[in-house]
Amino acid sequence: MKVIDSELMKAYARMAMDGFNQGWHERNGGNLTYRLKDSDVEELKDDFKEDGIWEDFGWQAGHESDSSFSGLAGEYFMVSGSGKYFRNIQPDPEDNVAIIKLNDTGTKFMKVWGLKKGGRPTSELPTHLANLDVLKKRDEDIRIVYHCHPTNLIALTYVLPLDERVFTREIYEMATECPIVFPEGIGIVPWMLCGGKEIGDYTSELMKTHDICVWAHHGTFVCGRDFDETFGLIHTAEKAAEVLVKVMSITNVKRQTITPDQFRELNKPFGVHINEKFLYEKKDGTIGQMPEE
Ligand code: 2HA
Ligand code: ZN
Repeated sequence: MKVIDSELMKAYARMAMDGFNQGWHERNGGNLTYRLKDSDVEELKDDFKEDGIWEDFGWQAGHESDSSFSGLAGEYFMVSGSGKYFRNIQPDPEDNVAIIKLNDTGTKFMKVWGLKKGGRPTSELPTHLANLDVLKKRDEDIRIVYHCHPTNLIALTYVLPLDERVFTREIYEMATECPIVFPEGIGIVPWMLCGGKEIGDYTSELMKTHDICVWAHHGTFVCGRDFDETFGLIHTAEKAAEVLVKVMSITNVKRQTITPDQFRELNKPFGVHINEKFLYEKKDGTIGQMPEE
């Protein structure tokens, strides 16, 4: 099977276009990585060229020598290209996307398909792999990491405290499905240089327990088992963020909202356990207040 004709490529390209149409991928913003299943590799491998060169990952902010993703050794990944525009992925996947393979120690990669006019995988590749390494240990079926620039979540990183409890709680109160979709909340990464090892390590530490992280003043990182779940997660969080931005443009004090006990009512019927650290008591309806220590 040609990669270009596969259901996998179509699903990947559709997600890229969906993200672009949401306004989350200005210029070359964002990146998307999918860890192939054995059955995907089996289906597509006749279209792979495995006689290329092994390349270093090369973190942009130094530390080039210590990138090793041993937990992902020998695996294949579909990744967006560095400097490539998401709006061009669906019209021309072969120029904007690559499939890469890791060597058997997880220290180098080889392009086996795509980026037909040259180029490298996303500058965030080491961050994506660091995340996927951690996520595979958490749940073998998590195979997607998606980075985008959703407007409202980014806006909130300028006005809410960069505190996971407050940020998550304010988002939870904007849409009942949020705590059901991400009961472990939103991890917060303070501003750091993107493409660097520090932000990669910081994010993957949070991804040990979270499905969604916000990079302050930059964007978001989410993971999932398939494209629907991954897109649905960030779509849900960003919708709630949009509601919060609208509420905050009217007032900084809510007249009424969903209470901690009402959130707890969701646990049983929806089979989740909303982390209690987000269900602290508030003094009043003021948006963004810190919990009492
Ligand atoms: O790939 O979004 O964070 C462009 C970016 C880097
Ligand atoms: Zn970005």
